[in-house]
Amino acid sequence: MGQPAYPVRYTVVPLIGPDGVGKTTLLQALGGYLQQRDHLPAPPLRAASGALVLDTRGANGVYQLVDFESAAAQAGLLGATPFQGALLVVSALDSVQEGTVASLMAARNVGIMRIAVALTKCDQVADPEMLGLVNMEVREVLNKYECSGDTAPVVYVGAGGEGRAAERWWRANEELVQALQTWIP
Ligand SMILES: Nc1nc2c(ncn2[C@@H]2O[C@H](COP(=O)(O)OP(=O)(O)O)[C@@H](O)[C@H]2O)c(=O)[nH]1
Ligand SMILES: [Mg+2]
Repeated sequence: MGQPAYPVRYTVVPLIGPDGVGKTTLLQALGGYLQQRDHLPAPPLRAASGALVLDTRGANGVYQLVDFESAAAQAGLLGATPFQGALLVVSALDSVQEGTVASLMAARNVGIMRIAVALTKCDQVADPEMLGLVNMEVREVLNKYECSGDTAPVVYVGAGGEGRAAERWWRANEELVQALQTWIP
């Protein structure tokens, strides 16, 4: 097969959002999914100076998802690096928190406009109306910071706990990969 004759396009996408919303769990679940989907010997995850990094290759090149160890590390890097987009992680149990707004503002301050959303812990929310409400709150806050809240993808994720292998949550991994590749240029 050899190397491609053209340079591979890299798009770095930080996972943003406060501690505890499920960023690391999400990336690990995605790693497990990609390992199975692409028949890899191990999940495409690696640790890199305080961050967990996942590479996934699609039609638009490689998308590199970066999960920082802490909200503090996240804030430090967000201010120093230009990113085209970000994946905002919101827990469906907590909806939009102060830390969510802080992450969003930090992203906007460095010119990030394209923000996709992963709504985690959806496996813990039995009431679909509640999920709809959280979805609305997320879109509202995106609009407030001019991040296309009406059209941004919001993917429902259930990455932890017992139901992790359930088909719905397994499919969410693919949805998320597709959402990133179409929403973040
Ligand atoms: N049930 C369930 N638990 C989750 C999910 N995502 C994260 N968690 C739990 O939430 C806690 C915080 O998750 P973590 O990934 O460490 O959050 P982070 O600080 O944003 O990286 C852990 O106890 C996870 O097991 C999810 O989708 N479903
Ligand atoms: Mg973490």
